[in-house]
Amino acid sequence: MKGGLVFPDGFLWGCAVSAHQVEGNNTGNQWWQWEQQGKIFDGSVSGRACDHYNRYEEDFDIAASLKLNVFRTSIEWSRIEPKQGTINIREVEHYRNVILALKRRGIKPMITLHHFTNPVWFEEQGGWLNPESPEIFESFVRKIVEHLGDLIPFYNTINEPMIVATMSYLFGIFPPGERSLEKCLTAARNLALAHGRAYVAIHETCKELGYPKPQVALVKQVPRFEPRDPSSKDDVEEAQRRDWFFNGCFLDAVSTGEFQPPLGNGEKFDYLESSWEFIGINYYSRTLCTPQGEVFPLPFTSFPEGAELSDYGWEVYPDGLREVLLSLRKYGKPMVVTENGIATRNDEQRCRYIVRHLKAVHEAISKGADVRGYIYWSLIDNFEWVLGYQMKFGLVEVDFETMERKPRPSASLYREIIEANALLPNHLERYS
Ligand code: GCO
Repeated sequence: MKGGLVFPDGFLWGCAVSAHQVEGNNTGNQWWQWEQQGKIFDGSVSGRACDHYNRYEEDFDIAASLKLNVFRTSIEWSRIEPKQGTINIREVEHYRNVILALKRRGIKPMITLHHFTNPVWFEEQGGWLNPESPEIFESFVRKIVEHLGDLIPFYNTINEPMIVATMSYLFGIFPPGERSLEKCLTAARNLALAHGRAYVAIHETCKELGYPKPQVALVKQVPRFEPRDPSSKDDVEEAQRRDWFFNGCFLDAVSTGEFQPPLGNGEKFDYLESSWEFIGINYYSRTLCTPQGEVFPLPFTSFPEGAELSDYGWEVYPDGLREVLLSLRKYGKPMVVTENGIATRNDEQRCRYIVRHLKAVHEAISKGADVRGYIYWSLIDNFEWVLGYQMKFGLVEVDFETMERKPRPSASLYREIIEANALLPNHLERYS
């Protein structure tokens, strides 16, 4: 097609949500408790969220109208296992119906097994600081695969383990709100081991029960770290230091099975080695780095003067997605962009964001990155963790009083791109 950018045949086009952010009334996890303590910046609580628990058929009709061929969502651990070792069969059936509702519409389910939330009983045992946490998570994963593994082609074991470890234990913004580098690293190690055990459990259980062989990924948020001054040795080293801490040491561990400093001192876990069929990459923005003394500042907090920002205050930086995808080729695995999106009340800005980031994906593919899909965060406006309901990520607007869904113009743009499996010349002219 003249002037357009065509994506590979069979490219996955999707949207993502997570249980706690959209379902409503997830009262059995540590986030629900955290919210009751007034920790959410806009004073809100997840409450009914988008009532997706009851409205998922309506949401999947919208997903089908956008021609999505994959939908990423999570199973809420605290619903399935309200008490340790007790499985709530009614909730298992609920998620079976959710997954079947996607498949009936020709949409492949990509199921995340852990998306930030822990059952209260797990948190009370120390959460991800508990040395037993990997085995406890593995036991939950085995139950899910036993009951639902016949239906799931794509698994994401854990969503953004380094965000969980840093936000919960280093920056203290997520529950339990601790601020300790040592605890952050302990949690990161246990999350890596939990991922590895989940990977083995999924494949073992599917094989035992004769289920189709699924594809399993870790989902890693990969902030792009760049030197504020590329000619400054200190800035270049600071960017490398942060990239290794946030990204490299964890991804290398999943590739080699070994914990290198600061995660560990060369300890090897065979079940962790190459524990992925593909890599899920969540990309939002970059951070410009210069030594600042403290251990690590929050990602996305420094950008060039005058940069275009989202409502979240994150720089819009599509080139970073291309560079991240190219830098992860070294792991030799297919990649899926499992989250990319913008919090904005200006839907024209969302359209520009989508086209510019898809252009960056296409550039990465043209340079040899094996990217198999793009999943937009998010289908619908939802509960944005500590930011509450102020951040509008949805292709579809939600009126949180009436729960009415209203697709934005960006939803039509995304459908056009999916139907063409390409960025069309008019998209590029108008938005890139
Ligand atoms: C994350 C989570 C999502 C967020 C989204 C916007 O990456 O933090 O996966 O739950 O809502 O990324 O911040």
